Amino acid sequence: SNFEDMTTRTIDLAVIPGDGIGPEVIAEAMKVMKRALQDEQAQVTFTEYPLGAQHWLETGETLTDETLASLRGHDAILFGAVGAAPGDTRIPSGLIERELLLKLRFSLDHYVNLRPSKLYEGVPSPLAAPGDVDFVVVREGTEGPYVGNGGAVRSGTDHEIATEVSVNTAYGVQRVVRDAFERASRRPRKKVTLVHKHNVLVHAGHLWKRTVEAVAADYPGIELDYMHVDAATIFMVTDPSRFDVIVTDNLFGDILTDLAGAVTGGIGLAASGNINMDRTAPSMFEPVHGSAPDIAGQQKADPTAAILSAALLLDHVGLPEAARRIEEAVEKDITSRAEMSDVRATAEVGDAIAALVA
Ligand code: GGG
Repeated sequence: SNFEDMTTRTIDLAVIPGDGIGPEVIAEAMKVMKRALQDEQAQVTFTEYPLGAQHWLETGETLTDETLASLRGHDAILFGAVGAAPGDTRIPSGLIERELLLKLRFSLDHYVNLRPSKLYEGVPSPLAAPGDVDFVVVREGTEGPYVGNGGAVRSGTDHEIATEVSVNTAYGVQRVVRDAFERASRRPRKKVTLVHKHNVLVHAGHLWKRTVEAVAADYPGIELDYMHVDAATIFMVTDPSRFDVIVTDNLFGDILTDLAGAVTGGIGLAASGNINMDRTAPSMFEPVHGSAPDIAGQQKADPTAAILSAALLLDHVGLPEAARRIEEAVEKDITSRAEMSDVRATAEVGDAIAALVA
């Protein structure tokens, strides 16, 4: 009816399933999302974009200006995984990662790379002291050594010189640091830990340290901590309950979040958001894992990371209740896994989580 049309909100999503296991896990994320929105005054539409290594092989295109412009028109992007199969020499190394994934993150100004880590009950973990592991890493997403500022001279000779310059701007650092404090202020622990290496990387390190101290002055209720990145890798394994919100640069964040994923149940559970908090372009949500071509098409992949990424997406587009219900369903499903002897297919995990979305 017209009345329903007026009150039902439609979330218009772009979906990039990608390569390998991407399409399998994204199908489950879409299933769970639709189920979660049934009880909300919201519905979701999906527009699929066939991008990735396979698409490049078929068309020679990574991400055209037209496709990028079209993606900008959506409320958010749900992304699976992209990558060439190992040994596929037809695809230049790093092409898809740089020309598709990094291009999306940079073009859409995804300056907050959000990676939550939680050790759910029943998940086996190699942690020295599991404690209460529930932290988020706010990784800067548009700067650092990932911007491609560098080059090589005397290439291929014994005297080759290669540089990869880490770019850190006052503007870029302050906006991600502010986001970390905002997130900490909404969490019970209310603690921000800056992770860097300012004893050695003095130029960038001091910009980060000064920025964090300046922003902290606006958030008197938040505890501030600092850790060198090497120490942070130790504490992530020996005492991760120290962490609440970690803010760090692009490279340190990339490495630390893989470690965090490994100690909290593996890459099959690790979700992420590439977020433009100014909302000048759509944000993009994706499992941390890659395309795993060795198990593609076999229904062996765990869709949980993709499903948790969908929950982050719903939270970002203003449906926190639906997001919370998905997270709770995932938590219940994960807890029940300890009692399971059989290995479930990708779609069975998606069905189980969809059924648990109360
Ligand atoms: N969802 C993250 C993603 O797709 N990352 C790209 C990547 O890691 N590609 C390499 C691969 O698929 O193995």
